[in-house]
Amino acid sequence: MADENEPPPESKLTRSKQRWAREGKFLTGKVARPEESRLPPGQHLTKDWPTLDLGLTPNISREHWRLDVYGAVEATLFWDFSEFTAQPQSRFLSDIHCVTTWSRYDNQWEGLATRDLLDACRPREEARFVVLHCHDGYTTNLALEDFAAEDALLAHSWSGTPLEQEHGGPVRLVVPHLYFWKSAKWLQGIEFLAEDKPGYWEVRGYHNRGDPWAEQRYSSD
Ligand SMILES: Nc1nc2c(c(=O)[nH]1)N[C@H]1C(S)=C(S)[C@@H](COP(=O)(O)O)O[C@H]1N2
Ligand SMILES: [Mo]
Repeated sequence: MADENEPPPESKLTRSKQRWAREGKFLTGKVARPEESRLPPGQHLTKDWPTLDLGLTPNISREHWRLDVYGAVEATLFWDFSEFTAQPQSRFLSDIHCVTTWSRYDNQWEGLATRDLLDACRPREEARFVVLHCHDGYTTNLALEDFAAEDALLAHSWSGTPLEQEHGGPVRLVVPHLYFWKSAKWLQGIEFLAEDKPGYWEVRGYHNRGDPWAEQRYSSD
């Protein structure tokens, strides 16, 4: 007879849960915030959605768009839009915080969670940083942990409609827990690196990480 105190044999789900616990899956790293402190310091709320970029608006159709994932990964990827949308789909609701002091609440995004992308490309042991490459020549860098945040995704839709060209369509990155300059529009390539490589704004005086709650706006902050 089975000993009542003996734990049942580990199911596959239990093992997955243990792995997620080790990796901190589903942990937001965020402390629940009361409504009055939902706005990071120095930010003001806006209802509309400003457009900010280098002034070029690359015109790439879904048909011509490709995503190139390369560098320190076990599996390099080169997806067209239909291969991209054949991946697991996630819907996340999140707030935008732009370094120019506007914030916008409750943006509904749909696309591929960065965690699911990581499952597909499998970063090598040495990979610790990610650089996003965009069709307008823009780049931005992230630590792998920031890229892998549980609410970060490669978004193709906003509020249930295809992401507009001016906001980075066909596909942009969204990393809600950092200032919005990290959320690369018109995404073209994702490069995994062992060493950090500051991007467009990061070499022009912006903070390397950009945490709005710590007001990491400029490299002097
Ligand atoms: N490719 C690309 N992505 C970019 C930028 C850019 O100039 N080019 N600007 C960044 C900045 S500074 C901000 S605040 C947000 C603005 O996104 P939005 O125009 O959708 O509001 O995009 C970020 N991603
Ligand atoms: Mo910005």
